[in-house]
Amino acid sequence: RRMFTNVEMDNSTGVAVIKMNSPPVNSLSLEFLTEFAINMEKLEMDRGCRGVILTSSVPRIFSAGLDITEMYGKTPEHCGAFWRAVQEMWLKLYGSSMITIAAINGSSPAGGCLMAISCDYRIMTDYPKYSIGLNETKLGIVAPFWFKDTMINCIGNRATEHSLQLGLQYNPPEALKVGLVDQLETEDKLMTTASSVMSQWLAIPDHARQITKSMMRKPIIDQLLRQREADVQNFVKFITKDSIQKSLQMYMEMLKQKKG
Ligand code: CO8
Repeated sequence: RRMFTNVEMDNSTGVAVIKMNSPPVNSLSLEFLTEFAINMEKLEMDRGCRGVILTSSVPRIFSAGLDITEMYGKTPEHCGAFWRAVQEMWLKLYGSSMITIAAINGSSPAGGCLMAISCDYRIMTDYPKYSIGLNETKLGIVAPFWFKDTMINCIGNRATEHSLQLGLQYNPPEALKVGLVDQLETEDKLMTTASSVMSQWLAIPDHARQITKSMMRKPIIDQLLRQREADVQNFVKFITKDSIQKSLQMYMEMLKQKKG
């Protein structure tokens, strides 16, 4: 069976590193998301694991976001199963009681950005060509309320409104300025900086930090849990529309042409 992520647990520090490893772009397929959620669940159950650093082993790319081919030309049943896996990934990551740090070593559009902003802290490689943001409107699709609320909790209401309507992608200095990332670092020092930030967070008693984290995040999580199936149905109804399928097709063609 193919592995999409690589998990390395350091028992001396209680910190796991999850490296996304699904070339060419770490797109989040149904299988990728399922494996990711299982990994998070295992780490959550492991009492020795207190923190997770999320990064990529694909050069220049953190994650290209949701795998567009999972939403194009698929049956409503498939789209529904896919969306449940997207929800599960977010519930596990945003709701994690562990310390989560994103070491963003490449571009991180849409679902990739969601993963990053679901962590507790973000450090991004200061390379001008990398970008991060929720660009859904550019594909003619709409980020659901829990993507929006995750972003609001990170950068505030006004910046989110601006960012989401225009589908903005920020380069590292812009991302730092708007608060989408907390810190920039050179490529070679990214992981050591992530580890030293992790040490600062590990110095706080877990129970106090966990209750505080939950207090901040529980309202949005509960909102999705209350209407999880309706959120799936909304997605399926939206994504299977002819006009939306057409937008996705055009976007995929644009991605391919840009290469040639
Ligand atoms: N899904 C599937 N395939 C992808 C994706 C993706 N998200 N991104 C790239 N690919 C494919 C490309 O088509 C290309 O395929 P091929 O080799 O067959 O032509 C291959 O991966 C490599 O891509 P690039 O040549 O573009 O690689 P670059 O290194 O030049 O660029 C980028 C990498 C920056 C990641 C670029 O590929 C990119 O911008 N990708 C699109 C990212 C994007 O817009 N993702 C949005 C996905 S939607 C989402 O995550 C949230 C949806 C919320 C749901 C809304 C409810 C309705």
